[in-house]
Amino acid sequence: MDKITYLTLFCAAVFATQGMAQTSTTPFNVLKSSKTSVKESDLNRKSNGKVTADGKALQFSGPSVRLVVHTGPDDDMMSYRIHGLRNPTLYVKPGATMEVTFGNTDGDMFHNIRFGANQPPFAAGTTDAGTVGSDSLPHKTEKSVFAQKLTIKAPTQPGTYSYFCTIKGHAPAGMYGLIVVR
Ligand SMILES: [Cu+2]
Repeated sequence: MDKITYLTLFCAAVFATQGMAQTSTTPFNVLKSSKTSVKESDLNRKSNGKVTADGKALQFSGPSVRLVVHTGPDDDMMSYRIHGLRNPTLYVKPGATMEVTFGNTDGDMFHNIRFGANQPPFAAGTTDAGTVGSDSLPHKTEKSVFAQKLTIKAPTQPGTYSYFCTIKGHAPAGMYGLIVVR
């Protein structure tokens, strides 16, 4: 084998291993992602889940989950709103396809939404490791609300997962909710 062939094969092997490592360490997987900007009113659209009797969770009974998420109102910025609920628990089916629209309606802070196997309590230094989700989006301006649309495949393994913000200190301050795959 000449040097170039060897190097090509070596690089291909390294890339292949990295690809495998990524899919095996993130329970959620991103199928599609694009950035956009939306009107604030677009983020009040409903999700296709049913609110549970206690008003704290959304139940998705089918294979398609539509989630519209934005950051909390001014007096409760370290939280998410989905379907008008604060940090609701999401009950989803194993392997469900989740169409997520996330918009940052905060007036002065960056936020993101990440999906992973992490469990509360969250440490101040919770990172993106093992998660997928949006980038950190800038705060809104007078003209637009920065948003990201993601298509995410839920874990096939039943269990408790979460969604949260990985900007330093945000998840410990309350910016998270649970996702129960069952
Ligand atoms: Cu945040």
